[in-house]
Amino acid sequence: MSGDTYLTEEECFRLTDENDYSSGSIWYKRPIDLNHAFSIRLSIMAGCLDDAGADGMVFAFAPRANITGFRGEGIGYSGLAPSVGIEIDTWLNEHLGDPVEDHLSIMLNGRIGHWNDLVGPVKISNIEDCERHGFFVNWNPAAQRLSVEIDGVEVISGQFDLINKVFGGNSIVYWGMTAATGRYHNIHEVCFDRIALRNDAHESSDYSTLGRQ
Ligand SMILES: [Ca+2]
Ligand SMILES: [Ca+2]
Repeated sequence: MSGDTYLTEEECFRLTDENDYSSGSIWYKRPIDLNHAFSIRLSIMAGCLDDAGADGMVFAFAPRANITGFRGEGIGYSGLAPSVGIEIDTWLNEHLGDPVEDHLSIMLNGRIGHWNDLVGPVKISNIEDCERHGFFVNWNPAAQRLSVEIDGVEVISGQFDLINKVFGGNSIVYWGMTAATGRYHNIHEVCFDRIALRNDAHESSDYSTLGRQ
């Protein structure tokens, strides 16, 4: 845990409360190998304030755990490099190219201006609805394809050689979720539900519960 993060219940963490200029992150203690296929399955709650809620959350892969980037429009992700970030942005920052709507983007190396996106921004319906939403991050190394599902629907995907072009040939990375507030705020929470590791060669699945690893 980093920043303002604290445990709320088993496997669930609050990254920010409804306080201005807050930030936090939570990183899973064991790294994951990008040479293997996997599906990281989380539940997220991106706050209860729509018009006046900010700033959002970012799922990130990084070579180190327990770090949080810049708060406010940085969403706790800006400045983390090297990294891959999946941004869930709930606040319009015109100078970053944000659309008015809540949106997702796949970002690289902590650079949050949308002109640097690998893919995005993709507009989504309001996610600051006080509800938990399924948030799945899927990686297929054979196709070098990263995809994201919200509530069972694929919202964004990108193809890129993450191991070589982002992490300098290092396939072992940590993953976590960051969040931040600025002049406006929201509650941001994440629950670690499950990680599914897949053996491509045999098309079999090995499921194990995160908390019991
Ligand atoms: Ca924003
Ligand atoms: Ca919204």
